[in-house]
Amino acid sequence: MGIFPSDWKRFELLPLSFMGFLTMIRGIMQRTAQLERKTRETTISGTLTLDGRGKKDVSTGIGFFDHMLDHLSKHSGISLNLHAQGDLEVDYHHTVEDCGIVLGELLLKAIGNGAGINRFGSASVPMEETLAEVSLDLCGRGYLVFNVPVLQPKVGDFDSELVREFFLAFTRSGRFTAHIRVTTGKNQHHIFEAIFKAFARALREAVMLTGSEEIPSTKGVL
Ligand SMILES: [Mn+2]
Repeated sequence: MGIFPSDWKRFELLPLSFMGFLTMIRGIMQRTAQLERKTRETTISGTLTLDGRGKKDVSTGIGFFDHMLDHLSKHSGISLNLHAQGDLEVDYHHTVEDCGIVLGELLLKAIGNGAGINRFGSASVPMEETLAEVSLDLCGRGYLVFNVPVLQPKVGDFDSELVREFFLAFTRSGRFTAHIRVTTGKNQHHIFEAIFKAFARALREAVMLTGSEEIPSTKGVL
């Protein structure tokens, strides 16, 4: 028996830097945002949490859109609570677009100043005959490149053109760049589902904490 206690090895855990400690605390703390948005066209309430659990409670009144948002939450690990009541008697445009706006604002709020995030994310996701590729940059500027075939005007009762409208609203209000493309695909449901899954995987990577406390930009601001 020497001068050190037999469980000396435990003390190896101690030399944790102060910054490392802050990063650990930040990882434990929830990065979350809550929002209510009401216009003459829609009433939307949402909570978004970047906790890696992907728990969801989504109801927009549009079946196919709910299905897509379920994929977004599940495969990004982002917990999402989103309830929308929109003027669906007009069409689905306002509700889909406004959900995009709300999601963007929630994401922006949850990320905060972006310190410690990975910032970039990309994913390639197949779904049978379809291959979707998404690259993201959470850079503070909204920009969308959308190269996705629309082979059918509708999926169920959902207008296919609204998928682009959704991502346009999302990127603008969330102030991030998204390149979304489908290189091969035949089935419209597969095409949209694959891009939502790829988007989710790319987003998971982009919001991930790297362990750094720095804002990932040479400008020092996102
Ligand atoms: Mn499906």
